[in-house]
Amino acid sequence: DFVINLLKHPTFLSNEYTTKFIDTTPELFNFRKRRDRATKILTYIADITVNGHPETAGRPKPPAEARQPKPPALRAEPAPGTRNLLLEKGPQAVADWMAEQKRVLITDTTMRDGHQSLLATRMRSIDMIRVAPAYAANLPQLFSVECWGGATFDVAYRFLQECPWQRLRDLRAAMPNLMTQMLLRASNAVGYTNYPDNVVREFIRQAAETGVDVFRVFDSLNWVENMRVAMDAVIEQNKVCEGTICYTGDILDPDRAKYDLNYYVNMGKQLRDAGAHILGLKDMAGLLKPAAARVLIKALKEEVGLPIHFHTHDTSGIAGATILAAADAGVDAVDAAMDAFSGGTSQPCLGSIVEALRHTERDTGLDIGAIREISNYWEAVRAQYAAFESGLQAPASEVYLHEMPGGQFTNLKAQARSLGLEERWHEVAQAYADANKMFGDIVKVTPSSKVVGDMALMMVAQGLTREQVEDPNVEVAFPDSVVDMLRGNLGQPPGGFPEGIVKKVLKGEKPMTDRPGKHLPPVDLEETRRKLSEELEGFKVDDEDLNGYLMYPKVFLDYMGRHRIYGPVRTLPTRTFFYGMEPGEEISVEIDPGKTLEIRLQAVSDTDDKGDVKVFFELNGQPRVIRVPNRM
Ligand code: BTN
Ligand code: 3PY
Ligand code: ZN
Repeated sequence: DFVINLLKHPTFLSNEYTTKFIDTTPELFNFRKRRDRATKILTYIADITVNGHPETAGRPKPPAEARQPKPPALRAEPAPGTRNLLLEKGPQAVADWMAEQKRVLITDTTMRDGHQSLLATRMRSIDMIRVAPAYAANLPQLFSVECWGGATFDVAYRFLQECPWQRLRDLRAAMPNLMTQMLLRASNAVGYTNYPDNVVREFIRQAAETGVDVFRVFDSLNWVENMRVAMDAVIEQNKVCEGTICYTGDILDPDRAKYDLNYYVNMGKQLRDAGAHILGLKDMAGLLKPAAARVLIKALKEEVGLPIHFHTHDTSGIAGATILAAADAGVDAVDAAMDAFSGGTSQPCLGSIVEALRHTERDTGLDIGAIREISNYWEAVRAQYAAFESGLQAPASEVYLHEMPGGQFTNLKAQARSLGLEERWHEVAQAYADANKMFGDIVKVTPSSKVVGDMALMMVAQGLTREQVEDPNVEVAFPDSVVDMLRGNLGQPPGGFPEGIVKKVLKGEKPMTDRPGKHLPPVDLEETRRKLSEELEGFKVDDEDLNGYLMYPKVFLDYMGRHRIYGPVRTLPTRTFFYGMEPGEEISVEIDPGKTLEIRLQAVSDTDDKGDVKVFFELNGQPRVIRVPNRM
């Protein structure tokens, strides 16, 4: 293959074959490229088999008899869906069509918020891509499939050793008739602090190009001023801009007057005027109660006039009732997770919402048989991720005290565990509520939720009360994220941050109250690409890689370093990825479309006197031995 590629290469054909050619096209001179990739994957399997995966060490294991997830059969060719409408008529036509529907439209969140909220965002692409064709063929009436953004971007590179862009590309291709949807943290993009405007714009351009159709854009302090750059960029890409309100407090509670009905209606109008095609209502903690939903949805419908897309979490156990109340009040679309990935800190149960609305005016039109088949697949997938289950056993009305987002809950619990505070979880919950009040009662959603969480953990760990933290005479070393937020780097909450705490945290330094992006100089994209390529020894940095690096420079470089050693491990079955193989076990790994490796693990040797273990494989019938250090 190498020789043929070389002979056909245009530079070779034009007789410019010099040593320079070797330097500028190293990929062609990688003689054993294919074999190398197989060797890399075998090295990964051998290492995990011998040493285990650090992320699953000491955690519950999937049951030995857990069945392999098997995607459902395709019932038909994919019928035209919302994506066809978007491609043919544009985003405004999608919004108009939405408003005309009698039925409640449904977004499936399983591939994004579902696993972010239940499994610490650890679901791997292969488990999504295998079922995506069944969504396209069997559920073409879905409004959209939320499958990208939020924490999934960072976790893909950081923990799953895979490229988030490739996930998006593959899902896009497998669901040509359905709109894909992402969660975008406005100026924070998919990160934890504001980026320069041109970085935000470039990220959105690339996300639209690689395959996002609906952008749910929110700001973690509900500051519309700080959402405009992102919203404008989505609109410029001719994609659906879902300008989003984050819901906190309780509009029916006179003691939470800061976030009353008027506040939300006003914000809805600002988002409409900023160009949103759809109004998102994001109840990230699941605080909107049924009676309040009736009032809020009705008012937003009447006074804003945009179609409304409602998102909530079932942490309290009452989200299903809120969805039905929202449906009564005229909501246009709602989010739900496939049954096996629903409930608790995730979205309410998709199949049950479909059943509850059947034979009513607002019947969703989705096929419950198709939903059950897809959910059965997800049930088998979830079993593979036992290591990442939170162990939350029951609904928790405590959410109305702490107001933690569903996507943060399990993560903060894990952080508490790592600090030895797991037994004191209810104190963490109380401290979270206290920290929120101390910051002036703010919206808590990534990244502001992380700031409140960091503060709460510190208060419990150090035994500090709110009074002590606020007392100018008590010395407190605040977490970096708190300093960053009070400096104004996440933007401004309604009414600003309380003066006292700002003064104490910043020790008199003056905070910025402008939009942070106004002061962040633009990044020179081509210069960054050039330097990155140099750092990666001539690796050709494409636009997706560049955007990954701009979001998370260190995470991206670490990912690239591991990619060099282990190759395309995203193609491994999930069980193999986290637990390696057993002697006698055989797997098929499709490393490229139509290029499959048949891998059999024959035996594992004892550890030799150098501390190494030999792992004996058969690769496509040929014996291969890989030696790895035993680090256990
Ligand atoms: C939130 O803070 O509101 C959402 C939390 C999402 C956390 C994900 S989980 C793994 C990754 N690592 C982090 O530190 N955060 C993200
Ligand atoms: C995220 O930004 O990741 C969220 O899920 C916020 O709810
Ligand atoms: Zn959510």
